[in-house]
Amino acid sequence: MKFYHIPASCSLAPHIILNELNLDVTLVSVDYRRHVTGDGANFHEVNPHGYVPALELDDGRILREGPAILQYLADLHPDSGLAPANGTFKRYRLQEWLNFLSTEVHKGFIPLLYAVQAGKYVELAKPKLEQRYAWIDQQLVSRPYLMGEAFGVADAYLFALTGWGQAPWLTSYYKADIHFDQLEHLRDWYRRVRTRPAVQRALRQEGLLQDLLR
Ligand SMILES: N[C@@H](CCC(=O)N[C@@H](CS)C(=O)NCC(=O)O)C(=O)O
Repeated sequence: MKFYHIPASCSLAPHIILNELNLDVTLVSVDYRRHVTGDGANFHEVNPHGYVPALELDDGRILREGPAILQYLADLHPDSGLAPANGTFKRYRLQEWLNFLSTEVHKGFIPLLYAVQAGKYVELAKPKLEQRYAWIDQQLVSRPYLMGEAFGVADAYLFALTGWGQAPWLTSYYKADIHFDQLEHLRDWYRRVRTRPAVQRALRQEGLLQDLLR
């Protein structure tokens, strides 16, 4: 398999899951601005939309969209517990999380990441994202991970996105002007996830480990 990614982007989530599963994969880094891969190919031929993540299977098929890739990888090894079994109610709960993270959190960050271009829209977008994170913090009061007792693909997704915000305990990858300092359950969850060997390996592979020990 080949995995196309941009360091510190949302593709960190499936990257973590690839590591959790110890899958044999070739990592291909994509130049964010030029849409050219590390091996010189035009990334638009892999994904006409131009965005990561993309997973190329050994038979040449290409799977796009983070939530689909996360579930595909988890289902390669159902015993990993990274996603509940298909057809169960818990699987719909996972899809609820993935959709929430994708539409409310991931895309909620965009105006903050492009604040200059977004202008006054940031004033509308930022409180919504803050509210989403406050809610996530409350979900983590009674359980160590988003889906319950075990780490799973939704945690990997939230971990990748949270690195775009700011807090003293956070390994921040970008400088979105949103601060999570007061969210103590999010903080404890973040520390738990960050210490996982698969997460550390992904951070190291993406060149993001410098301040891991804070
Ligand atoms: N709907 C896509 C969105 C992925 C996405 O936003 N990827 C960003 C990085 S987080 C990207 O590659 N941006 C580069 C571009 O759009 O050219 C998914 O969920 O996988």
